Amino acid sequence: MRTQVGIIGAGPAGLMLSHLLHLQGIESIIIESRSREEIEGTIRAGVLEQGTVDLLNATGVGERMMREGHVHEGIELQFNGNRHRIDFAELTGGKQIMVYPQHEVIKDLVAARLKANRTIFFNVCDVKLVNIESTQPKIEYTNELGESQVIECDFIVGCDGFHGPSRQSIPKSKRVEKQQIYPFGWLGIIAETPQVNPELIYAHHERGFALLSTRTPSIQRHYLQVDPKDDIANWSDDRIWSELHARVDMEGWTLPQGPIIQKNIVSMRSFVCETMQYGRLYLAGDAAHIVPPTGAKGLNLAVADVQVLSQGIREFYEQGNQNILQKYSQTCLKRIWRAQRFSWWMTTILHTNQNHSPFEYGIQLTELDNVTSSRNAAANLAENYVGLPFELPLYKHELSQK
Ligand code: RFL
Ligand code: PHB
Repeated sequence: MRTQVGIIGAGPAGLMLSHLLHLQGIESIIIESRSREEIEGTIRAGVLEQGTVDLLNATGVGERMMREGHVHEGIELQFNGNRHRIDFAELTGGKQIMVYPQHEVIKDLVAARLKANRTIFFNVCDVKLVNIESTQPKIEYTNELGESQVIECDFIVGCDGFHGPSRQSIPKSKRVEKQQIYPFGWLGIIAETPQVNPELIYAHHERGFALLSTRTPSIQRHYLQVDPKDDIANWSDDRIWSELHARVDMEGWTLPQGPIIQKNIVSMRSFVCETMQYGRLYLAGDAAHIVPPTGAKGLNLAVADVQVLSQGIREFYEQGNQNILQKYSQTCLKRIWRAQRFSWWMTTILHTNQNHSPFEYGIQLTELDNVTSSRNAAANLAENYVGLPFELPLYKHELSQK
């Protein structure tokens, strides 16, 4: 098989890239190791930045999001038994966020791709990247029938998440990787309860952090800080609810409770691979960087990466130059490090830990007091949470779908 761009991974990065390329008349093939049902059913992110929402709308895949998603104009920070609202719209000149689940974005992008009669090969394995230093790289893999396949292309884009093979194909000596692993994990639940609050609540508590989020008026998404090595089998539904009550209930307010329909534990890390390009291989999304979920940035960063990359690839085919492509890592890393700082900061001020000294605990509370009492500090949080503007303006073909 031959195509212009071979994409590994059908997560938000890979699907959005193929969509943007398609709008610019550039061919791509996506290969994905899981099934369509699995990628469309995996519960992950919930918060979309203003720029992500704008891009989905501008490129014709935002219709269901606008109908079924929920616009939030702020968040609540809870500490010392009180809630404090951070008003994004007021602090950022009208910017907002959208709560719309990642797997719904995935469904919308898969539907757009299939409607355009473009290919996604699911259930592939044994993926190998070959000749990435040449101008004709290849992807070798085994398809779902067990047959060996080869995709010859001009570019390979590794959108295969943190554990995929793309990043590992860059020689170790050429990779600069920086990371921090946190002693915190998140136990996430999906529960059938009425909506808790019109906006998300980030709660600091001496027993640990809790986050109250939402999916629909009758389905809620909540998280509890736990030991990342803990086993979900240790957490009965009763234990989860009693821990959530202990961390978020306030005088005169009790968290609504209901059946838990899904629960799991994820660990947290910050990671940046500063080499986002090697030869004709480009990395995008979680393949190149991971943020702890406290800042709600991972999916949004993935979309921002491919927004830059799609324009670099267009410039290559239309104008025969690589000006944007040559600066791809540099352009993306500026935003990535800003998101890393914000996610690290949100994580550090909100999670508690028995190893914290009373001094560190005092500083956390003072950070929270500062951000809820100083307009400048609140504006900084708001500006980062709603997301920084894209580095490059949208190209006219991207806008033509409006
Ligand atoms: P993904 O989504 O991991 O997709 C990678 C895809 O590649 C496939 N793959 C392969 N395919 C072919 N061959 C191979 N050898 C392959 N190996 C892997 C995988 O099956 C998969 O389909 O990466 P991508 O596209 O870069 O997207 C990143 C986002 O998924 C991630 O950053 C977010 O989920 C992070 N995140 C959040 N981000 C936000 O912007 N807002 C949020 O509110 C938010 N909340 C969260 C989150 C992540 C969480 N977890 C589970 C860590 C909340 C949580 C709890
Ligand atoms: C979610 O709704 O899944 C969610 C919300 C905010 C975060 C992370 C996840 O910071």
